[in-house]
Amino acid sequence: MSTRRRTLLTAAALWLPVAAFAAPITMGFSQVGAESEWRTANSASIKAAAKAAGITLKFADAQQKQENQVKALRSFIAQKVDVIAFSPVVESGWDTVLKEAKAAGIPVILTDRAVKVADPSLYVTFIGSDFVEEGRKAARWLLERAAKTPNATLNIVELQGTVGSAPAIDRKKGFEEVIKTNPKLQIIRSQSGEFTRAKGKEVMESFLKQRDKKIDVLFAHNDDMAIGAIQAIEEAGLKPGQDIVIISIDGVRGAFEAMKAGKLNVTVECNPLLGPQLMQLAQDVVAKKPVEKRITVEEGVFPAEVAAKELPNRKY
Ligand code: GYE
Repeated sequence: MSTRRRTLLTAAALWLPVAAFAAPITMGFSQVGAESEWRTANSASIKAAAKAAGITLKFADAQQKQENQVKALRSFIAQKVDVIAFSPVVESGWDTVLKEAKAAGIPVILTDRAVKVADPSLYVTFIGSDFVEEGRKAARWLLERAAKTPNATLNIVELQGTVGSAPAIDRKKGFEEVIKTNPKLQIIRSQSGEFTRAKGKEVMESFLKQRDKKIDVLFAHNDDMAIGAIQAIEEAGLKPGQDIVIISIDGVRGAFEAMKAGKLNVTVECNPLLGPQLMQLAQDVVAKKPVEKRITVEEGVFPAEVAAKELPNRKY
């Protein structure tokens, strides 16, 4: 065999398996929006991890609207992506579009938030936090604190997340389940602040204006709403963290700063850095390897006392 021919054959032999293994995966990702610090960190994690894994990412921001997500999913199906991942803004109303993806043979991975569908085979796996447990953790912290003043009644106001979203439904559920065990703890008002600072502030202002009952505690379903509410509380001439005890969820940098300043009492961690695990899952799913149906994330609770020490370690 001529040297040239041998060289060509060797090159082909080397190239072929590489090409077969490295066929790049295209992922269509439909994100909820950019409503919170958590979401910003989550989007950044997904984009960086896709890049690192060599996955071509088609990223669509739904601006907190389900109709935009449905449109994005349909466009991913039309583009014949290898895998669809999305964080569903609300739990219900996904059956039709997920059936379309299934019919097109495109696997779907849920990240961050869950869906309620009649047929669980409409998605392959769901990676995200246990939101019910987060609500319980928030309430357990409050129960312990309440135990120090056993006779006092504590009036709680609640800022809920996006109406119909898994984290709003589940955090409320977990929180209520635990505070029920102490009749001195009462939720006197509860309304959605849509997971944003602006709305959190606005709703807290309206809570503060109703002067029939004293507010002792605020439970906010995320840090951003708590931070918005802190402003409203200060503008009303009260001291957040002292006059009103504030509990929230996520554990973003802004919350640690608020805790350091003594304005927030505790945050329950919800980790947004799902990108690397999601990309690994996508590769496994496309390669038809078996994956767990439900993958949860390990998370902690951070009271204000540890905020200054923990702040430099925070990654989001
Ligand atoms: O807690 C909130 C965000 O789905 C876990 O959405 C997420 C929630 C998060 O807007 O800040």
